[in-house]
Amino acid sequence: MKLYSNPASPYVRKVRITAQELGLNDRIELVSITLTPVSPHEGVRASNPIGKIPTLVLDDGTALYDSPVICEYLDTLAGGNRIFPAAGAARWTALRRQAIADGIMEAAVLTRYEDAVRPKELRWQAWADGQFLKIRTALDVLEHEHLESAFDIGTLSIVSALGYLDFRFASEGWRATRPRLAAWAAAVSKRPSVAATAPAAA
Ligand SMILES: N[C@@H](CCC(=O)N[C@@H](CS)C(=O)NCC(=O)O)C(=O)O
Repeated sequence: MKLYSNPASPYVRKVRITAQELGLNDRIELVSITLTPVSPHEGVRASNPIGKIPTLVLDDGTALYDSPVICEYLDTLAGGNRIFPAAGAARWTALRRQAIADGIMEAAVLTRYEDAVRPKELRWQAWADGQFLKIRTALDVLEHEHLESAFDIGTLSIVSALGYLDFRFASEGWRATRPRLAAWAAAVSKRPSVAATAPAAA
C-alpha cells in the first residue's frame, strides 16, 4: 500500500500512529509530497478528488481517504476493534474525541494556510480569530476528559492535534491553563508510535 503523506501533516500522523500501533508499518510505503489548496498535487488528485492527504492507495489501485476511513481500514486489516472500540459508550466516546481532534486540526491547518500561503493584503484577522476560538474551546473541553483510560482512535487523534499546535503554534502556549491535558500529553509522548511520528518540516 502507498500512503501519500507529509511529515508535518497531523492527519497523516493519525494514520502513521495507527499503523505502528497495529504492526502494519512494513506494509505501507510512505510517499512524501507537498501540497496546499493553491498548489495541488496531481498524483493525489488522481486518486482522491478532494486532493488532500492522507490518501492511501491499495495494491489493487483502490484509493481510501480521509484519515478516519484509512484508520478504520487499517484496524480491520489488523483483525478489527483494536483502535476503534466495537460498540457502546467506548465507541461513541472514541469517535467523538476523534471529531474534536479533527476539528482542532482543521482550524489549525486552515490558519496555517492563512499565515503561510494567503497574500498578506488578503488576510482577514476576524476569520483567523474565529478558528482559534474553536481550538481554545475544544482544548478546554479536553482538559476535563479522562483521556488516560484508553489509547484508541480518539486519544491518538488528540495526540496528533496537540502535536500540530506545538509544531506550528507554539506561542499559543495551550498548556498554561490546561495542566491535566498537558500532563497526559507528556505521558503519552513516550509511547513509541507517538515518539516516532513527531511532526517535522518536509
Ligand atoms: N478530513 C481530512 C483532512 C485532510 C487535510 O486537510 N489534509 C491537508 C494536509 S494537513 C491537505 O491535504 N491540504 C491540502 C488542501 O487542502 O488542498 C482528513 O481527515 O484526512
